[in-house]
Order: sequence, then C-alpha cells, then structure tokens
Amino acid sequence: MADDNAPPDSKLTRTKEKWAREGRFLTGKITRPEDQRLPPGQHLTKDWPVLDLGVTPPVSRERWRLDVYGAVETPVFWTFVEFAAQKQSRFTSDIHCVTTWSRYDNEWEGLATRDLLAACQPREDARFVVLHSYDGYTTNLALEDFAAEDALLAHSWSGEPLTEEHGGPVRLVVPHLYFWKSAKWLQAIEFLTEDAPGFWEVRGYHNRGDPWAEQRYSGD
Ligand SMILES: Nc1nc2c(c(=O)[nH]1)N[C@H]1C(S)=C(S)[C@@H](COP(=O)(O)O)O[C@H]1N2
Ligand SMILES: [Mo]
Repeated sequence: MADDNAPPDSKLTRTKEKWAREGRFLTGKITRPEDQRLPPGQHLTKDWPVLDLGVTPPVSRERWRLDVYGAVETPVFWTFVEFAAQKQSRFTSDIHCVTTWSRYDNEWEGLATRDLLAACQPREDARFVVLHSYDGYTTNLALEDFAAEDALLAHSWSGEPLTEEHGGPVRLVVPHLYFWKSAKWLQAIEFLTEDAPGFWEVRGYHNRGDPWAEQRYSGD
C-alpha cells in the first residue's frame, strides 16, 4: 500500500541526505580560486581545437550505450533514450587544456554526475572512477573530482547535439581539471576501491591534473 506521506523518490532522497550529512563529496579539494579565472601558463582561444588519439569512433545515438558498474549498489545500463530521460542540467564552464589553450563560457547540457551517483549509488568503499571510451581511451578520477557540482555527462554544447569530433553522443565534462580528464565518446564508468591510472596518466601526465596548481605532468 502506498504511503501518502512518503516523498516520491525516497531512496534517492535518502541517499542525497546521507551524502549531505557526511559532506561526502565536499572535501574542499577543488582548488579553483575565485579571483583567477585563467590558470597559470594558459592562453585564451575563441575557437575550439579538436584533440584526441586520431580515431573518431562512429557511434550514433541509436547504437550508443552507457554501462555503469563496479563498486556500486545499482549498476546502470542505459540506451541514449534512457540516458536522455534522466534529470537534465545546464552548466556553463571554462575548458583548460594541458596544451595551454583555454576556452571560456561553454554551455553544456546533460546529466550531472551527482545525479548519476544518486542513480548508481556508489558503495561505501568506492573511491575512484575510470572512464572508458569507444576509441579505447581511459582516464581516472577521484570520486570527489568526478562528483564536482559542475561536472556532467554532456550530450549538447551551445544548445546543439555534441558533434562527433568533440565526443558525441556523450562526453564527460569536469571543468576544474585539465581537459584530458573529460573523456569523449563515453562508453562506461567503472567505480573502484583502488586508483587505476588511465591512458595519459600512465604516459607521464599528472594523476589529478589541477590547472591552477599546474599539475600537467607527473613530476609537477
Ligand atoms: N575518448 C577520448 N577522450 C578524450 C581524448 C581522447 O583521445 N579520447 N583526448 C582528451 C584530450 S587530451 C583532450 S585535450 C580533450 C580534447 O577535447 P576536444 O577535442 O573536444 O577539444 O579530450 C580528452 N578526451
Ligand atoms: Mo589534451
């Protein structure tokens, strides 16, 4: 029998309340200063360069799938239609590429990573995520970086579907870290209890990649 007093999505609400109590993702680790929009060593560009491994995997919205698995209570397997039916967020943020270009005011639309976390419910011992992409690319993030309040799984940019060259149908966007952490052509999100460095992280890039601390390479 339905309880008329229960909030409509009580499992989700309980999870979010618990996180709020624990301050689970609010560890103060985001170092982006209010008064310094352009990180050190960066220059502004108005165009949007394309950078990747040189392979653009052909993934239509019809064929695209997202798998979310590993250290989670509720693994998620979505088609694009199912993904697009989730709560939508719009965030405007800056891009900072390790190759020293930055681009301001990018308008993204998609699923906030915090809403994805509410859906898949990371286990208590989950600490890291690895993003897997359709071109074989991988990149790793600490859970609190993945859960940044302006991070999202984006399907649109400037009100238009994300183009193939920029990672469509869906890419990750984590604005407070260098852009190599923002995996294009997202295929899967794996939750882990131990860190597992990705494609560039095992090739000399910094494990975290904070632009304001100039964490470009592993010795920085
Ligand atoms: N799947 C995938 N994602 C990727 C890459 C890649 O090669 N494959 N390159 C990364 C790097 S190094 C950068 S700088 C940005 C570039 O994104 P853009 O081409 O949209 O500017 O994508 C990141 N995400
Ligand atoms: Mo890059």
